[in-house]
Amino acid sequence: MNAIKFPPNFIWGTAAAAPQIEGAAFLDGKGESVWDRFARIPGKVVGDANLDVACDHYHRYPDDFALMRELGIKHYRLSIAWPRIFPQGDGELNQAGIDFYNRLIDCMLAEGIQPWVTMFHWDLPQALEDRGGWRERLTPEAFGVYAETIVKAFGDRVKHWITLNEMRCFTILAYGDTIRPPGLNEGEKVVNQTYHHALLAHGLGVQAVRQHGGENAQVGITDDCIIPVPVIETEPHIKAAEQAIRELNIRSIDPILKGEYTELYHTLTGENAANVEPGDIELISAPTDFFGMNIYTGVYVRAKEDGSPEILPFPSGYPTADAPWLKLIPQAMYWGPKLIKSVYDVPSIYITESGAGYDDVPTETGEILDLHRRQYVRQCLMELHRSIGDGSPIEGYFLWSFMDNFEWLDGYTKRFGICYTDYSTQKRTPKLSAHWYKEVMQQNQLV
Ligand code: PNW
Repeated sequence: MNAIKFPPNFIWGTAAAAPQIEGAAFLDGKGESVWDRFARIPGKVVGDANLDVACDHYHRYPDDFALMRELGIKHYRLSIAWPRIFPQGDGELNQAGIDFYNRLIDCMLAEGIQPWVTMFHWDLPQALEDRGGWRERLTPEAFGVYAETIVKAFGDRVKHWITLNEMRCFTILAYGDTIRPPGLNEGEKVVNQTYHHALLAHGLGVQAVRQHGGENAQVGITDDCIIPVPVIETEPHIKAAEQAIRELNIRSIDPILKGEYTELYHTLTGENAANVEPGDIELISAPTDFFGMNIYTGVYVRAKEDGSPEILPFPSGYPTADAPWLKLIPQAMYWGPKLIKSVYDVPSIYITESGAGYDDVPTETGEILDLHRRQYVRQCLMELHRSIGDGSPIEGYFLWSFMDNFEWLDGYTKRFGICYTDYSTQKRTPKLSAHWYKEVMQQNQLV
């Protein structure tokens, strides 16, 4: 049998985020986040679900880490809740928040699990939103202080840092579209400014790690680039995809990886370009150690007659997970890293999220036979392997998610976990995919 082996030292892990699993939304001094507020507006979240209890990971983390160890999970991407550390976003520190993450990190390490910490996974302190949120420069400035605080507090044990998760989801989808908090519909200029402030926050996060993280600390950002997949893998369509990946993601990644707001950026944004202050670009484009990619899906692209890209609409009936946005396109796992490497020449890439959401239902005997999830993740890993073979510098893969959790607008109705969460008892049950993934991690090859 021709084994599909991954490189030695390849990092295998799972991921989750504080607001989606912790609960204890108002406990021990934690401040309100924009999601705590937004979820309370009737009709915003499916079932009017909120984040108050979620998976109660705040109290159950010792059992969760013990289960991770049993499943052979040695790397775990978590996030820290900014409003637990600074309830108002800036100003007074909440020592109980620091104490909580100290206990949590110590517990992980005792179970042999390495922490990969995201500084910000969308839970902006509501108090900062009330002062303008990402529209205002005070938010990245407050983030800088928060980043410095957590790196100083946990940097003796945390060696891998991710500044921000998915800028698009708290900039354009939050200020330019009404679907995510704060749910505003601002113009292009304001949206570009929120991107710029997010980029600035990233830069300040990198600076915090460089200054206080110790010598072997690593830092990068996690982005959810829109990934164009050439519909025919031939030269003209691949060229079109290279052009498309820049155009589709220019507001978020061009400044970081090219170190400038390029002419192309200005062509696309014109008079709506963000206001930039002297020194910003240097901060934003400071070298990072890796580029994190969350890859669930993509779009198909082909070359027009003149070579430029055409994004193709999906026909009805195109296969999806139980979340309609999640079109099943395993080739995105090949082309995403490959195009980022060829366009931006990044030295190191981690897949910081990948997975699929389904309405899992236990069988009569209580098993969760998530053959759909296992199948999709396996296909994605085949493509990831093909990408590594073709020179993409991919060093690790984090499956989203360790357990079913608060899936944002979908509340608790969409399940992404490899462990099933019974929300009435808080019991976790490893699904079939968890047993399968355990073998993959252990053998460092596809099984
Ligand atoms: C990611 N899209 O979000 C987030 O980082 C996670 O917190 C989330 O639970 C997970 O994916 C599953 O949804 C995304 O519409 C949400 O393309 C939506 C999209 C992409 C990423």
